[in-house]
This record gives sequence, structure tokens and C-alpha cells, in this order.
Amino acid sequence: MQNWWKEQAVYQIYPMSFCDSNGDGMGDISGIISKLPYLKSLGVGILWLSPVYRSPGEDNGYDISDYCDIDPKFGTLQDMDELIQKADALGLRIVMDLVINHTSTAHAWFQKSRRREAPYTDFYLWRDKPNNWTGFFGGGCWTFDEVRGQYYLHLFSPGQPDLNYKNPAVIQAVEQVMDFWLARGVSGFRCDVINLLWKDSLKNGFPKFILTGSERYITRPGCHGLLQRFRREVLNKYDCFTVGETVFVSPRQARALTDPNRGELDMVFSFEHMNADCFFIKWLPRRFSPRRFFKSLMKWQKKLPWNAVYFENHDQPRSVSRFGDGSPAAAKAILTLLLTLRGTPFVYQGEELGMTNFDFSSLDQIQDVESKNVCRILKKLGLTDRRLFALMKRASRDNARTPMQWTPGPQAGFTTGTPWLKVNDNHAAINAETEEGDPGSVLNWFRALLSYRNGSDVLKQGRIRLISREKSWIKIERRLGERKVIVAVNWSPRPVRLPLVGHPVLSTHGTETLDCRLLPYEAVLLEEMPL
Ligand code: TEU
Repeated sequence: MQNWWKEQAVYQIYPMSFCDSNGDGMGDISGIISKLPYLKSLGVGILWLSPVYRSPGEDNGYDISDYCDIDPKFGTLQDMDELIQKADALGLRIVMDLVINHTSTAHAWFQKSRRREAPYTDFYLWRDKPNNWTGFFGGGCWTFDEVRGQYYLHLFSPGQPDLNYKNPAVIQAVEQVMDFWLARGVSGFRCDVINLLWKDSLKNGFPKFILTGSERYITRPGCHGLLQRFRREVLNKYDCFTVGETVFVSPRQARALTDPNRGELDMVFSFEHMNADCFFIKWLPRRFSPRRFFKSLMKWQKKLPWNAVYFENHDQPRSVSRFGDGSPAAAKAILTLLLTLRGTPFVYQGEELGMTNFDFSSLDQIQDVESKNVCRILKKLGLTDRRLFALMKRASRDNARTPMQWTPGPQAGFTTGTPWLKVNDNHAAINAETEEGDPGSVLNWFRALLSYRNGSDVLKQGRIRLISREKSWIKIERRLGERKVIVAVNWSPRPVRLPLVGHPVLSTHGTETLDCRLLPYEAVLLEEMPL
């Protein structure tokens, strides 16, 4: 038996869009509690909640004004305790999002820091003059604060000032936050942009097309040191795990970050496979190539003994729209690979239903701060509204943030009020209730597959080997001792011929016999037993 976080699948909840219990149009913790039986029925074991802390909401909760309280729009600390308890009673663990690279400008630490109140004076990165760095959301990353009379660094929005990790008091304050939640019963953290914490210096960077200055703060030695300290001082006291969101990380860096002997993180989210449909950043699109996708995935599978596997989250467009043709068949094929690669699978709310990109009809319907910034910048550069619209359709983070589709009814059963972001019109067909009753649905495929994985040591623990990857299909082998599971996925809307040997155990198309032909987007699992 390996660590529990290697045995179970993780389900990411984006609380604003999951389930609204009080009709204010915004998801909340009571809503999540009401859906625990559904989550249990999926077969997942761990629930990761995107931020529910107090926040002005400039970046939908990734701008925190109080780490030790729940935002009133989501409920109360008591609701959170109830969620932890009720989840635990069902054998589900809760993991929080830990956003500690920056706080909100509304955080008391920042309010005191701008007034130079000890011990908060140096909690942030203040300078008389900005350097030449550029930020993640486009444009500069320094804002002048009238109260203090200095500029502060923010790698993200102006409302998200970066903390100063060269100040030991910051480290201690952050450790207290981790302790607060672990003692309350959470089982770990998804650590937001965790490889950016340590800034070597604030000197100018080499001018670059994007992220000038990043060589001074991405995965620096000081960051490794900090992570080791968090592990030693806090995390080791608890039975918990951490997964780091590590931007622009190389396999070598990821290996170091997750090496159990170094004691930093347990897993990381790498980004390389997210470039299978763009050049380096999503605002530079290119045609999706399954071959490129498979190549990157297999490279990471080979280079790391264990890691997080994901195709979707709240920052990425929907996988079925992006890596497939939007059809339920494509959604099943994509889920098949997600759940059969080696590693801990992370599934994002709605992915189990085959939810697609946002069907917005005008740019005004977009709420995301990153999208709005990028629109402003590209408009200034002369991009036409038509091209902007096409780009946002493809890459806006709101694609994955539309409300969860529970029923075919009004507002997809997400709220009785007006949802904060428009519900996708395709909820009439793509929704949990309808899919529940359809044996051929994406939802029921997800359940069958995860249930098979949960019972298969070969899939949970076995080694992985690529048998072959072609332009539009992939065949992998998982092996534990003498037992093998072969997974073949046709990643295209055309049938393909390929050699198949073994005893078919699961197929998206219900095929019972082997004819070495996979239908469009068909995926099969075959078992091979020792003779
Ligand atoms: O994301 C970090 C990050 O890399 C993103 O900003 C990414 O560049 C962008 O979303 C691609 O579209 C994390 C969170 O997941 C994100 O939601 C936050 O906005 C961000 O950190 C700041 O906390």
C-alpha cells in the first residue's frame, strides 16, 4: 500500500460555481455539503477547494484578506468545520488552496505595512522606483501606494501584493496559517504559484517577450529552502500532502521539488502539456496536436517517479473543447487517459460530465480579471473586436468557470437566483441529472473507469510504458509484477486500426470482442494475465 494520496483521485471544486444554497447566485459551502453524496458516488477520495477565505474577489478569491476566516459569500467557519466533518464521515478528505505568494491589498498585513507599522513594515516588497519586471496578467507589476509613498511589487493584479519571504516574520505568519487549517482537519494544500515565493533580488531582468525578471524568482534555491522549512516546521506534524502549482517548471526542477529525500512538496502541476495547442502561452494559439500532447505527457511520466496528472482546472479552457471535438465521446476518451496514466489524477468539476467551453456571445459576459486585462492590452495594440472575441472564446479562464450543470432545468439547478456568470445553454443535455440516468453518459463512464482504477493495483501502482503513439492514437501499458493493463485511446473523430491483444475489460463503446479497430474517440482497457 502506498501513500493515501497516491491511491485516490482528487476532485477540484471551484466554490463560486459549484452549488448555490441560498439563491444569491454564488456557490457556497452549504451547497458543497449538499453535494457530498454525489461526490462520494463518483469514487474520488479527496476534494480540493479553490479559495474560500475572506477576499475582495478581485481574482475570485486568489486575493486573500484574511487567511483564518471564510468569506461571507461562502458561509462561515462553522460551515467549513461542518464540511470537513461530514466529508470525513463519508471517507472524503478536504484540501485547501494555499495562496501565499501574495495577499490582497485589503489584508490587515498590507494595511499596516503601507502605514509602516511594526512588525509589518517589511512584509511586502516596497521600492522607491519600479524595476523593469512585467507581470503574469499583462503589463507592469509595480503600483504606487499614496499612503506609503512607495511602489509595491505584484506579480499578478494590483490588488495582489507579493509577500517578502526574506522577512522571517512573514515565514512565521504563513506557517501559523498552515497550522490553523491542518489543526482544523484539512488534509493538505494545493500551493498556488509556490515556485515564485523567493525573489533573489529586485534588480532589473533581461528584457523578454513575456515575464521580464522571471529568472530572478522562478524556482530559485531560496524557494527550495523555504519549502523544506515549511515541511519541517509544520507539515511533518500532520498526515497531509501538498501539491504545488509550479509555473514554467522543468522536469529536473520538478524532480527536485518532489524528491521525498529533500522534503519539499509531494507533487507538482507542470504546464508543458498545456502548450499542445499554443506557443508557450495560451494567447499565442496553434492547432492542437495529439502527438505533441502525448509526447509531453510521456516525457513527464518518464522523468518523474510520481506526479499529479491533470487536463483541466479553473485557469484552463475545458479539455473536451480544447483537446477534443466537444463531443461526449471525446470527453470519455480524454478521461480515460487522465485516469490511467501513472500518478494522482486531478479532475475538475464538470469534467466528469463532459462540460464544454463557455458559450458567451459578447465580451461583456466575461468576468475574469486576467481576460479583462489582456483584452485591454490587445485592444490598445490594435486587435479587432472580432479577433479578441475569438481569442477569448478559446483561452479565457471563464471557459471553465461557468456554473456546474446539475439539471436540465433553469440555471442548470446551480442557483434559484441569477448566477454570477452565465450558465452554458448546453446544460439541457450536459448535466448530472440527465447523465445519471443514461448508462452511456460521460458521467457513468467516469464512474465505471474510476471504480475500476480504485480496485486495480496495476493502475494505481504499476509502472508505465508507452507501447506506441501515432498521430491520433496512443497505446500504453501499465504493469505490476506479471499483471498488465493495456490502454488504447483513439484521439480522433475517425476510426483507426491498431493491434490489440488481451482481454477487454472496459470500452467507451461497449465493445465486447476485439477487432483491432477503434471507433471514433473509442477507448479500451485490456487485461493481460500471466499464462
Ligand atoms: O495561477 C497562476 C498562473 O500561472 C496563472 O496566472 C496562469 O498564468 C494563468 O491563469 C493562465 O491563464 C494561480 C491561480 O491558479 C490563478 O487562478 C490565480 O489567478 C493566480 O495563481 C494568482 O493567484
